[in-house]
Amino acid sequence: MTREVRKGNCHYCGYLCGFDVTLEDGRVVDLAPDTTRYPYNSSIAARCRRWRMNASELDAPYRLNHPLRRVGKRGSGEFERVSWDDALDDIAERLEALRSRYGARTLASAIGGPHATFWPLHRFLNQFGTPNNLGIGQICWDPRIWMDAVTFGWPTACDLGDDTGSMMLWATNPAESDNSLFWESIKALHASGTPLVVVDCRRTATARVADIHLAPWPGTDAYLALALLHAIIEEDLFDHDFVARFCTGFDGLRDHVAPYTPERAERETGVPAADIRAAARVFATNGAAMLLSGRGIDQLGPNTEPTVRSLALLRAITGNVDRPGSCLIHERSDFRQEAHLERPDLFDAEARSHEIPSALLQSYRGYQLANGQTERFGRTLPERYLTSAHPGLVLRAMCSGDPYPVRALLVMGANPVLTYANTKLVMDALASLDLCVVADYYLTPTAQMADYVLPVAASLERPTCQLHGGVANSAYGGPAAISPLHERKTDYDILRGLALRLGMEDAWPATSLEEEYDDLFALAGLDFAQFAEQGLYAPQPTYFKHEAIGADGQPVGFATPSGKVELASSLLEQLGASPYPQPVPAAIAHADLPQGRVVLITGARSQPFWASSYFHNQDFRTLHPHPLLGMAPQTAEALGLAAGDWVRVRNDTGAAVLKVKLEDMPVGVASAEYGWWLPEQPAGAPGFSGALVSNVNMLTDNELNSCESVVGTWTYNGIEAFVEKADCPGEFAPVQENASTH
Ligand SMILES: Nc1nc2c(c(=O)[nH]1)N[C@H]1C(S)=C(S)[C@@H](COP(=O)(O)OP(=O)(O)OC[C@H]3O[C@@H](n4cnc5c(=O)[nH]c(N)nc54)[C@H](O)[C@@H]3O)O[C@H]1N2
Ligand SMILES: Nc1nc2c(c(=O)[nH]1)N[C@H]1C(S)=C(S)[C@@H](COP(=O)(O)OP(=O)(O)OC[C@H]3O[C@@H](n4cnc5c(=O)[nH]c(N)nc54)[C@H](O)[C@@H]3O)O[C@H]1N2
Ligand code: SF4
Ligand SMILES: [Mo]
Repeated sequence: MTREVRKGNCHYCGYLCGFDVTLEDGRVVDLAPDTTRYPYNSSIAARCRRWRMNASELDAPYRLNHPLRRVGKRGSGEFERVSWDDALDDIAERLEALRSRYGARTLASAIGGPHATFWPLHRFLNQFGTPNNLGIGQICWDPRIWMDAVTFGWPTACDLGDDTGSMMLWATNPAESDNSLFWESIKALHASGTPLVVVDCRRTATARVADIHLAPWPGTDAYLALALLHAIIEEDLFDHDFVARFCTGFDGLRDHVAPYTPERAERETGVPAADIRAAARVFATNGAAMLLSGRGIDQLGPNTEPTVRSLALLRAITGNVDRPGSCLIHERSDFRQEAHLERPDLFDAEARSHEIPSALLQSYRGYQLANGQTERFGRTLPERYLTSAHPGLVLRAMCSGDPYPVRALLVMGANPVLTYANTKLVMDALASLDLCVVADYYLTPTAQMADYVLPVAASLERPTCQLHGGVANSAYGGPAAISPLHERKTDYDILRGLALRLGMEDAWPATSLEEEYDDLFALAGLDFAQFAEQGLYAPQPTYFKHEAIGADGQPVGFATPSGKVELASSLLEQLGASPYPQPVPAAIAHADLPQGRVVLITGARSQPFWASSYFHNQDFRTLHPHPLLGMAPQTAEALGLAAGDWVRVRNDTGAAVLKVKLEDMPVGVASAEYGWWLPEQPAGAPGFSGALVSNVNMLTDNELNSCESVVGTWTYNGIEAFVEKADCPGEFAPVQENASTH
């Protein structure tokens, strides 16, 4: 028997923790957190419920091991095992036939959250020639990247450390969504006296730690952010020197925020004006201030852009830009940028002309305008994420053929039936396709609608390298501990296999992901094995880079058209949008909720699940057996409900059945979990493993008219819904009823 210990990495959340993996005769027999590699921290290992899944999921009975081809009707859930050659030959042949009939734009892709390596897919799409990559960018990440880019010329990252004088967390709950170092650091800094302000509709575990918790009515955050700007300017707490030297548009901003008083914000948001002023003082008078925002405001439809942009302005007027302990503007990366790995040079003007227009900035034109500036600093914005197509339009094009036929879909690292808006639309679109290919670890409800389901190599079975879309000069990851088990392949190998069959080999000279990574790090003087040994490439950043003196004897400033931080955005103005943030009144104000109606926020993160993932894990299901709908006790009382009651939540789009949990949040708001499906239930029609029972995206929509016009953001938070008592769904009957409302 041979016994050896190898390095490998976890993929069950974004931290990609390192492991020492013990193998006997090549089989994994044990694993332990690697204490030598980033991001090891004893508290992570102690608190994380998922890390043992690296061993238990490797050969779990529900993992996909072989390519599958549909045999029954689409959506019947019946598949047969086929060889990789049969699967990839047939997919390539059908793609080629569809391309010659309808053009390359007939192929769409769908991706999800930050768990997979998406640049190989983007390279494939660029080369194939289609603009129709769908994702979740418009409601996760893109609003922040875009608003930072138009304001500062580049995305910012929070810089937490000894220099941090105050912290503000806005619509993010790292106590549940971030199992790791960031939240530990927040708590440690807070314990040592650094004040913390939390803005969240709910009194979350994060909010409970805060010194000041502001709880706005959903969707009204822009009024709150503008009131903070108002208070800071009115009380003369802004950074005069930074504003004078490095910002444009301050006088206009002062006029713009004049009517947005804390008193007006109190009327719109329900947050007391005195609390808003107190939060403004904490933020503006304690030295470097770190401000991080999250998903809560990335998913507010028309109010996302004005809110996220107002937060960029808050950083700007207080001089919290590239200052230690506040936020960092990354340098260009020393290694090859993700945008280059995607090979945008292969995506020609003709192919680009097939973009289905959806938003002003999230478009090729918006990208070109913004990236033209950043290129002056040698940095390239991630193109495919920032130009991703609008799911509301492309899914409808699949159903209707308008504006042109979209007949094929490649799903990679996503489960749109659970996570995209408007589940019925997603199901109709999937049902209408000529070719649907899903690459996943499991036979998800989305995979149940596919023609081919391709088994993907996961944790420990593949090398890992997180590049953050190329916006940071840092990377982390590690090597594969073992080769893929059974017949699983990496996403990279699947795409390369298809590319070779489609005569596209010229863009795929490397033969493996490791080789690509060798090439990636060559610029930084490393190969992948050297990188993997450390698990982290993160040179010490430099700060105040805008102050460096350029060839013309002036400070180099920022990568915006004016070279300054643009309080009035010339890019937004050029695109026909407002240069200053313009809030939109919340669709449903807190004053006018009739009996039975609530304002729904969705998807608040909780451990141990992640989006639609890990519902196979029986320990997790025992811990958290039912999909929950949180609401304040007064709301429950007004609706005639008690904790533990099953309810149907419905609106004109659809309905979901959830179980009432009492939580601290404004009266009239309800918070629905998302992602729920029941893998133990039968696959295929009609139930799709329980994916249509408690799926809150049955109630959401992304119809373009209801979306915000700059980034194209749709609404997951602040949706009208009615709540009525319901029976426990049959799907949940076998699960023991126990103390389940945690
Ligand atoms: N109502 C509502 N909807 C939401 C949200 C919300 O808050 N409310 N949140 C939105 C947000 S922010 C996000 S990011 C999305 C998340 O949406 P998704 O990313 O669609 O959700 P996941 O459950 O993470 O699904 C990922 C799927 O990819 C598979 N997978 C994981 N890693 C890989 C890989 O490396 N390769 C391949 N091929 N497959 C892999 C997993 O097994 C899983 O089935 O949901 C969005 N939808
Ligand atoms: N356990 C777990 N962790 C995850 C994920 C997961 O599914 N499960 N998903 C990952 C992904 S894809 C993402 S994008 C990140 C997201 O990470 P976060 O951004 O931290 O997401 P949440 O923890 O849901 O925190 C968002 C908060 O916004 C609040 N909120 C909702 N609407 C509003 C509003 O209108 N105004 C204000 N002020 N607050 C509002 C909610 O109450 C919630 O507490 O988490 C990642 N981590
Ligand atoms: S789930 Fe996240 S925190 Fe836990 S071990 Fe894996 S990467 Fe680390
Ligand atoms: Mo996300």
